[in-house]
Amino acid sequence: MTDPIFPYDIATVRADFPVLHQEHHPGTPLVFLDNAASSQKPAAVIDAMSTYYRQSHANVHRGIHKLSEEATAAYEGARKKVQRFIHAASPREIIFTRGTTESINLVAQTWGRATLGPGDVVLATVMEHHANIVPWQMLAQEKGFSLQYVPLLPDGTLNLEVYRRWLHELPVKLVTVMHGSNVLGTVNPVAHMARLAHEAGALILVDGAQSVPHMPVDVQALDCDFLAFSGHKMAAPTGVGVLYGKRALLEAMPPWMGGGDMISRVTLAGSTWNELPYKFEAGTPAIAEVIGLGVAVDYLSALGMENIHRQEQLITRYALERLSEIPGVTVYGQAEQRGAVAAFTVDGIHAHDVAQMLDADGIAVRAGHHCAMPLHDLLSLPATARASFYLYNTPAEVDALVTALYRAKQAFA
Ligand code: C6P
Repeated sequence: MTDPIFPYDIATVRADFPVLHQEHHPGTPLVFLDNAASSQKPAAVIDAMSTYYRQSHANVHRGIHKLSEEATAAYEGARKKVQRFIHAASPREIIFTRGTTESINLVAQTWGRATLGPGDVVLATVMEHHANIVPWQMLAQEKGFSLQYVPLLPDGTLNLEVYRRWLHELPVKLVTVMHGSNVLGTVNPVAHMARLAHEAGALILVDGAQSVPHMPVDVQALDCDFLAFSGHKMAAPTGVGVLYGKRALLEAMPPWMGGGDMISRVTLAGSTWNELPYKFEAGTPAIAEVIGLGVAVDYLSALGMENIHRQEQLITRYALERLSEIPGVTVYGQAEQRGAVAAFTVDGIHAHDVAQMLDADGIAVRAGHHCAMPLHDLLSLPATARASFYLYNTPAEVDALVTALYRAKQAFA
């Protein structure tokens, strides 16, 4: 890459991520390009979780003793960090879940179950991850509403004409759409889509799994009703994610899981619900993971989400350029606004073989349908290989990918 103007020093950032400094195989450094599946963690996050377990572990919201108070303060402190990170109006709008999948299921099982019925339409898109299709299919089967999918244009962007028309013609109650595609890279214009949805009297849920880790996301500017995302894709631990919801909606929604912490009063005859956000956080939560998420948010904020986004745009553009030079390699998705993923095929080599060959050269990519089977069906592809980038990837790693792909082609020639 010629004269890159990176917004921060990548070597300094890489030093923060212990896992990056190992040999994948003896003599072969690790090139980690599977970040859309899950990102690596900085030492600050790992250390914060370790320190919590060594010094402050106790259950939250329950004890009067010092350790429980410390744990509760750290847990609720993380909620405020997440609130500021996505510019929510109140920490009560931040519900901790296990991840994007659980956040979407929560909306389906509470708002959806209480609201949707025969004659209603939920609008998704054909590029959605299974996490934003299957929960709605399951509920549609039970409740009898219709699930429709906005089609794509050839460049891998949504057909917004059809979207606009369907919003006018169909009784749409909810639009549920990914912000960033984990396959095509397309960044959908969700603020625009939210405005159109609201004009048509529908709500909008944004799947932020592939956007919140990579770019500034402001829920008030987007005016989305719900936003779902996962900690593990944004330098935080697995097992924790977030559902943001507008307060009035969350207040009106019934709870989903019942148990400790989500109640106000329980008698043998019945129960009443706790206030937000606890109404949706039944049982002992993932305390250490939530604390880790708070530290990850600090880490990303210190680098600056604008800077991270710019850095990733530079790396992705470089990767797309270099991949397009390789004969027989096809990259999917040509949206102008795109995130840090490049899903591709190599003529004559199955995607799994591509991934295996790359692994032998120390390069970790994902191969398969990436939990987007309907999109792969549409593209008539059984599988793609996918390189996905994060804030610590370098041009040299893109070069290593390209060199390894040439080697794989030679091996299969
Ligand atoms: N995509 C990928 O390799 P969970 O598993 O709940 O943290 O996230 C689910 C999810 C939802 N929406 C989008 C857009 C996603 O990309 C993902 C996770 C990973 O592409 C694992 S399948």
